[in-house]
Amino acid sequence: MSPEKSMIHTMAARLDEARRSGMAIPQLSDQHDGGSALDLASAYAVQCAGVVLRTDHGEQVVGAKLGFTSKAKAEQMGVSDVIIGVLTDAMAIDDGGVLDISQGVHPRAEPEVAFRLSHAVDLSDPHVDVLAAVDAVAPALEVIDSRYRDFRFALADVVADNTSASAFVVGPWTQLADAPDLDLVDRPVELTINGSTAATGSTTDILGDPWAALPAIQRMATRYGQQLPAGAVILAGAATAAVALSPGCVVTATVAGLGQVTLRTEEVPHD
Ligand code: OOG
Ligand code: MG
Repeated sequence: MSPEKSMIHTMAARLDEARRSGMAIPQLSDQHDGGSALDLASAYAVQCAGVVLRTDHGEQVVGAKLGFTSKAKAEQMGVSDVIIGVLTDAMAIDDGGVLDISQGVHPRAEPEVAFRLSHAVDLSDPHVDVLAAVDAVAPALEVIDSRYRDFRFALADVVADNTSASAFVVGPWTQLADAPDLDLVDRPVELTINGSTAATGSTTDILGDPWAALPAIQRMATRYGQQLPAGAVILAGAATAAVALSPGCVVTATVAGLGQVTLRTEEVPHD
């Protein structure tokens, strides 16, 4: 293995260990070899190596997510670029299901819009159009959980950390066959915790129009060699800033016209 490859693998392994142990680590860019900042291409290589660690353990890639598509989120985290991450089956929680919060570092929830792809998309085909593969839209909750101390990071750090992806819940799907030309602009979005409003926003906060997430995903997934398998879930990005979770929360995200999705948090004792 070249020194650079072994460094990338080491970083991916440290992040994976932090994820599995729930113990935060210092930002990678603070202590990258030689003191130079981690560049974006290397950060995506770390993310990819981290996904391989998970698929080597039997997880399957089931989708992709965008991050920092909302100004509120980008400002909350002090970053400016859109980023892409990978969703695996181990991150999926059923609507109304339970997130075991004792597994996390410092999980937060954010309301999102999800798209589903009816078939696998071959990104090596120059004529392919991810948008044309979408067959359904749903309200969604994403649980993000930075593996870095204090939930603080530079852009390359969060990319290496698979864009803080931790878990996701998808609500009822609206089939596009039943709702062709579904307009997703200007729909109020609300996140509640135990019945109280925790954050509000609008779908317009997601790149101006959540549909814009599809060309963005296509561009980023092509650039960074990510897969979009049949049935893939695409998370378009948060419509509000993320809200910290504690045990005993009932969390809902509602997107007007699309419906509601629910997640419960519990602290499950482990030996
Ligand atoms: C990075 C993930 C951002 C979104 O929807 O903007 C993200 C983070 O804030 O930790 O998922
Ligand atoms: Mg998100």
